[in-house]
Amino acid sequence: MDYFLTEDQIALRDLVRQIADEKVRPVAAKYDREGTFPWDLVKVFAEAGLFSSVVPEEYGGMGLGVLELALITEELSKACGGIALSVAASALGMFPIIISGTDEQRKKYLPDLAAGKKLAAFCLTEPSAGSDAGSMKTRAVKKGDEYLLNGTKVFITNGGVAEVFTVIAVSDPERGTRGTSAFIVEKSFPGFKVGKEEDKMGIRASSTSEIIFEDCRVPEKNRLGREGEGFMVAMKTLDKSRPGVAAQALGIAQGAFDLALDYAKTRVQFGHPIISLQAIQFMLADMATQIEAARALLYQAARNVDADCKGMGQVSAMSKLLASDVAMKVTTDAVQIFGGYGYMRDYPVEKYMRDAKITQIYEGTNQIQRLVIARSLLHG
Ligand code: COS
Repeated sequence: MDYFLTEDQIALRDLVRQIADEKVRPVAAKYDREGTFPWDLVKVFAEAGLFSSVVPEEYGGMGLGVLELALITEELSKACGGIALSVAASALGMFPIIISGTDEQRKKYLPDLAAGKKLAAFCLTEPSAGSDAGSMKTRAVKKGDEYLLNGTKVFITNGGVAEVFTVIAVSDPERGTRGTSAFIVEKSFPGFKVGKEEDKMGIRASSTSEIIFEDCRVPEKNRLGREGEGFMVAMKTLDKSRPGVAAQALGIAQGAFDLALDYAKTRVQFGHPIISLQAIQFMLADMATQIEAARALLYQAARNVDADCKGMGQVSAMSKLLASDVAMKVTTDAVQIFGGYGYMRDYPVEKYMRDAKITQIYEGTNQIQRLVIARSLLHG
């Protein structure tokens, strides 16, 4: 399908496709097996400018949008959904600074993040505040010209490797979500600790960690926006970042589909390649259709987010919901087409199925996406 991308967007997509094929694909299985973070590839991505796409030009970025970030994430995820996340999760960590940062905050933090010299991470989730993000407990208490942060954030993507963290904490417990504030926290701040590194089913090349604040001292000038705006900053961030999860899911689905199609053309049973069987043809036809539907919605949602259209939170949630459900279905069917071989780690396709699952869960479970969409329908 023609998605009417501009020449620049096609050039960016093709560049990332080449990097994914030449640099990521050959090492995807190794990083998955070892569960280690791909620092060597972060260097490659940084040299290609991939961390800078959504950063405004005046702060060292390419000044592009969510659509270009989606193209980057989709191409990298075709080769490895876990490795792709180093770029997408850093963008997630940067969004609060791009959305709500002052000129001074942006000047201080964005150039190094755009250059990939440092990685960012976004800290919202807590042990007892997952889908119900508003029930977070991490406290931010003002003392002079600093805040003291205390609490624990969990499942933080890039947690063990980032140096700049955007953190949402409770500054006024009496005011519910209106009593939360957002902060930029550096790894070097006193009282900041990286806790347990998670051992995951999929996206094993990405770092997922606990982040602990023990009287962590954060200068007042590192607060993002006004006191009380933290939850709103988080929600606006998720509106921008959810198409990135959709792009990751789409890339994973496309990667698994490409493998299944090739396999179906070469695997001979009953005297013919299995693609000659209608049972396999119909599966492939459904997979291809679902992938194009997910891509069409994602690109249009990303364009809506970039244009700051009314209702963009709703289409952003829709793109994540559809693409991640498609990724789970397509990767499961890809394993089915490979049969017994698909279940074995010697073949690459089972990894896509493991990597797909998280896209239905993080940056809001698909049940939360439905809630966001339904509330938008209810309230017009
Ligand atoms: N943009 C701006 N403001 C928003 C917003 C958005 N997209 N969505 C909500 N808000 C505002 C609301 O307008 C409301 O403001 P007021 O108090 O001024 O009226 C405030 O935020 C609270 O919103 P709401 O009442 O909808 O909050 P709830 O506690 O009911 O929860 C959900 C909202 C469930 C949508 C939220 O908790 C959520 O997104 N949960 C999932 C979290 C998630 O995705 N976690 C993944 C980890 S981060 S990688």
